[in-house]
Amino acid sequence: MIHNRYYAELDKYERLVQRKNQKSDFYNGIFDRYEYPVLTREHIPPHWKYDLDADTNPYFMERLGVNAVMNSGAIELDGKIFLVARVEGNDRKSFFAVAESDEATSGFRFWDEPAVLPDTCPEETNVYDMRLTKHEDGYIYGVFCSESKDTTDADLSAAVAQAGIVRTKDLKNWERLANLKTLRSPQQRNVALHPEFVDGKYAFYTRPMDGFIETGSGGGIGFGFCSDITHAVIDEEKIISRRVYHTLTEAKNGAGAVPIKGKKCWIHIAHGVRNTAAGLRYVLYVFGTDLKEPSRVVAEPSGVFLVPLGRERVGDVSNVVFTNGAVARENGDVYIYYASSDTRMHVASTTVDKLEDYLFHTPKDALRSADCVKQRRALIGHNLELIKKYGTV
Ligand code: M1P
Repeated sequence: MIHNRYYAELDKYERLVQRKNQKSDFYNGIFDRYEYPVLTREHIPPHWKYDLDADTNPYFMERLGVNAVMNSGAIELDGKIFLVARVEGNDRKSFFAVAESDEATSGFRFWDEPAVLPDTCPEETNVYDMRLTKHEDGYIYGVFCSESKDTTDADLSAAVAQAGIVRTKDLKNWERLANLKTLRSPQQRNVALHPEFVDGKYAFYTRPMDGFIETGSGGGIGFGFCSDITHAVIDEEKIISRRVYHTLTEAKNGAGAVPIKGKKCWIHIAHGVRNTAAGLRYVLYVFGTDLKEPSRVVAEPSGVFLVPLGRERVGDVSNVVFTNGAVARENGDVYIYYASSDTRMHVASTTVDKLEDYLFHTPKDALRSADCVKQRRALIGHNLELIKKYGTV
């Protein structure tokens, strides 16, 4: 018999999943934020956590709890939005699960069961952060971090990060391909597959790293080609967006969402990391690359795009926002799915036109205080003229 308490938990869950979201009063003219997260650990269906059987679970305890729902790949298929979320169990291991909604900002509901990827890497301990690419070859690719213990290092925490690759046509049946090999970089995280062939080849954005945590000599976001996606090997990675001293990318610079094809450029919503006395701070920033030559940066607005605010600032890894999925709709609307503090998922909305205006009309980083204040005084000076001429009301 099913334990009575199940129905109360189910009712709470249903009310949460059916709750409508609304724009918050945040304003910057660039994107809108929303009142509620779109996925949290409370969005996990009760039957994933509890043994419902009153005989074997008389206290109706969670048997397999979920700690967090974060870093989700995103895709639109037949007008619906699908998020492939990173679900982290109470045991610290992550797995992927598909949540679906008819709307972009609320109503996300996990499918009945988590996704099952072919278990082809016995040494793999953890998988996370899948980026979904609707490729012009007809497949949907998922590129994710495949983490294994580094058995060559005596340090218990030593690990190796590689890019795992799967492909599917329906998000249900997944084919696992060989992990990406980058011949000149020992470790990789935050790898994304470009949606189109470039010079007849598959093209990847990479993030070379010397170690599991530190990027070391890895200079930023790389770009490389491979001919055979089933055994993807990248010989050379060209760094297209560098880490830069005293900017938001000083410590790490990695791809975020798979780039969006705009009217003027490929729009990249990436993440930058800097070190602080309180630990690493992760923020989102945006850059644009040439439509025909996606490794050539054509727009680099200065500074942060989206930062953790308010309750987003606190979680398992505080002061973090991270994206690995965005959806651009046919009508030009863009939804950016981002996690806060490695704990929950949010959405921000904007449009391709707004992003391109932001990309091409935000000043570039002047890199020095003296020059940055000149930029700001030019803006203020122009505005004071306008205010003098037209008044404040
Ligand atoms: O904890 C913040 C993020 O740290 C890693 O990102 P990066 O490789 O850029 O440091 C990832 O583990 C990511 O999942 C996590 O959100």
